[in-house]
This record gives sequence, C-alpha cells and structure tokens, in this order.
Amino acid sequence: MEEKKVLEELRRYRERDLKYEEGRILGSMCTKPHPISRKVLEMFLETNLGDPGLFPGTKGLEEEVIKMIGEMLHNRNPFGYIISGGTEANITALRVVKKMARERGKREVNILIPESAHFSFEKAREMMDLKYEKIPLDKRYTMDVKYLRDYIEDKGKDVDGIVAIAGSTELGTVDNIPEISKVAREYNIYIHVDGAFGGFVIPFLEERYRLEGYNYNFDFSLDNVFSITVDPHKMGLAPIPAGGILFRDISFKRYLEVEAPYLTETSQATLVGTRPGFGVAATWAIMKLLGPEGYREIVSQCMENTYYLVRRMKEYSFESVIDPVLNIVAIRDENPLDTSLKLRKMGWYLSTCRCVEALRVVMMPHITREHIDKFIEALARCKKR
Ligand code: 0PR
Repeated sequence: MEEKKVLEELRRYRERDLKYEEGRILGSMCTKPHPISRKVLEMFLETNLGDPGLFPGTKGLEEEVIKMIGEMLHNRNPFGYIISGGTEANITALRVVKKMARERGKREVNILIPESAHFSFEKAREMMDLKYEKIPLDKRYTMDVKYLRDYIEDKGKDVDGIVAIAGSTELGTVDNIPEISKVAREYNIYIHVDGAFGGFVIPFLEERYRLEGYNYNFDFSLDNVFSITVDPHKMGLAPIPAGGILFRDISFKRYLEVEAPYLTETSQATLVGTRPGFGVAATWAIMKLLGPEGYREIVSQCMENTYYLVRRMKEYSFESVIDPVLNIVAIRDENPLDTSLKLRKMGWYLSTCRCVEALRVVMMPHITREHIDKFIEALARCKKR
C-alpha cells in the first residue's frame, strides 16, 4: 500500500473509537494525556528500558521519576519502576511478598486482601499460587480493620502480607491504612498499598482532608508500608503505558532480580523485558510541567465536578452510595447492568459496581459541567424521572 492509503485506512479505524473530549466516557480511569506527550513520543519512540545500558539517558529519567513520585509519597530514597500499568505493579509487589515468605521457609503464601481489591490481584493469585483471605468491608466500604486485627491475632504467624487500597476501583474509598499499619508493625507483616488511582489524587487533597478531619494517609510515612502502586497513566495524566511500582528502598530489588548475563545490565527485575521508555519520559515531562500546584488544581477541579454531579443527582432523587472520597461517584440503581446498557445505546459509557447495586462515574479531567448536565438529563430520561 502507499503511505497515503495506509494512513487513510488507519484514520477510518480510528474514527470508530470514542474520544475523551466528547465527554461520553464516564467509566474510565484514563483520560486525554497531557499535550506535551505527543512531542515526547516523537523523541523517545525507539527507547527500550529492557536494556538500560543502551539507553542510559532514558534510564536516568526513570530514576528521577521514581524519586519525584517517592517525594510525593514521603520517601526520599525509593526504588521502583515505571511499567505497563497497575496490574504489573501489583504482580511485582506480590512477587516480593512471595520471595520473602519463601526465604522464611514458608511453603504457602498467605495474604490478607479486602473484598474491594482490583481484579489484577486475582491474576497475581493465579500466577503465583498465593493463598488469599478476603477481608470483608465495613459500612464505609473499606477493609474491616477489626476483622483484620482479630484474624491476625488468631493466625498472625501465618500471614505474609496485607494488601490495602488507597482509592478503590469501584467507589474510590481509602482503607484505614494508619490503623492497618499499627497491626502490621506489631506482627511484622508486609503491607502493599494499591494506590493505582488514588496515588495521584490523595496527596493533592491533603489540605481539604485535614480541614474536614479525615486521615487518609496511605504512604511510606506509615510503618510496614513497603510497596505502593501508583499509576501515572490514570490521574497522573500520562499516556499509556505508565504504571508505577515503588518500594521503600533498594533492599527490595534482590527479590525481583533474575540473571540476564548477556544484557548491558546483567540482571533484570521487571516482569516485562523489552519495555518502552516513552511513558517514563512523558511522566517526567508532565510532572515537571505541572508540579504539585498544577496537579492540585486539576484534582480540585475534578472534585468540584464530583460534588456538582452529586448535587445534580439529588435534583432527580438519584442517590450516591457514599459521600465521595475521591473523584468517583457511585449512583444507586436497582438494575445497574440494564441501565448501563440502555445508557450505552444513548451514547453514554459508564461502568457498574460489584460490591453494591450501582452505576459508577469516574470524574476524570476530560469531563466538564456541560457533559455532566447532559448526562444527568439522559439518566433522568432513561429512568423516566
Ligand atoms: N488497581 C486499581 C485500584 C485499579 O483501579 C486498576 C485499574 C488497577 C489496579 C489495574 O491497572 P491497569 O489497568 O493499569 O493494569 N482500574 C481501571 C478499572 O478496572 C482500569 C480501567 C481504565 C478500566 C480505563 C477501564 C478504562 O476505560 O476500572
């Protein structure tokens, strides 16, 4: 084919995709990447962090990004990688938990995990043959810490790791990690925090939470939090793929390394071998451009829109399952699957919850008040209100 024809064909396919700026994508944790991403893609297109000796500049950027995210999470000395996404990050953390347990002579690896955990942990369980004890949720839809404590007091020696969530996929809830940290410290248990979504939100809402009297601390300032997933390609506004895994320090590296004798670096720690450098460079660029102030502004705008949606819902007697903690709204509905299919026919794409009968809107930066107004009218029409 001629190039012109190739591009024409591609355009035809691409036209079938939804576009974030049309405001119809209400159930995604991704958004339109920051505009600088295009320029970065061009510059870093061919980079491969699977062989960092060939791309020491790009590797240097990855180290700087990890340091910047570490600072955001109160850790001046972190170790980690910008990888394919939250799934790889969670799997990577549990690889460490498993290795540590094996070194202690454990055959079975027991992990306590809340019912609100993302399905990526199910993949990790399957791949690594882990044993999960599902911890029920309390009335705030967060991990029931009393249940967790009772379980550990009963079987503390058997527990190798705890997974806690900072920004749950369905409701955006944040587990009581300060309390979980106390129990974990007492029994010397590893905590992995999944802040894939919340990692780029909670740090920028600290002021608001403090005024309202909440403690949503989830980071390395808490004892026994040894790893955190935080994804630039969600609220960090980075292009896909840019997930993040951070460990407390470099001492965790040895649990991940496998020998790679013929590469420029003779070991490799990431799950994916050949991996792109452009997500790393884009994350670096966006974090430098926006700075904490820039993110704070974007996150505040998303939260204002979140509260705006809840207010508009009330006008039509739609109920929010919880007072939103992050920029996610769950709308109670007696038959969410059916409603979401009807809405899809009307051109609105949102998802549903499993833990409660509800539709779910993730209030990403591409959604404006005008979109919210149109959506509320569509929902009201759909539900005949
Ligand atoms: N941890 C949490 C808390 C998550 O919410 C997600 C993804 C992951 C881990 C896994 O991250 P990756 O998908 O980057 O591997 N949460 C979103 C979800 O399942 C992912 C998503 C994003 C789904 C955009 C749809 C979409 O359009 O809802």
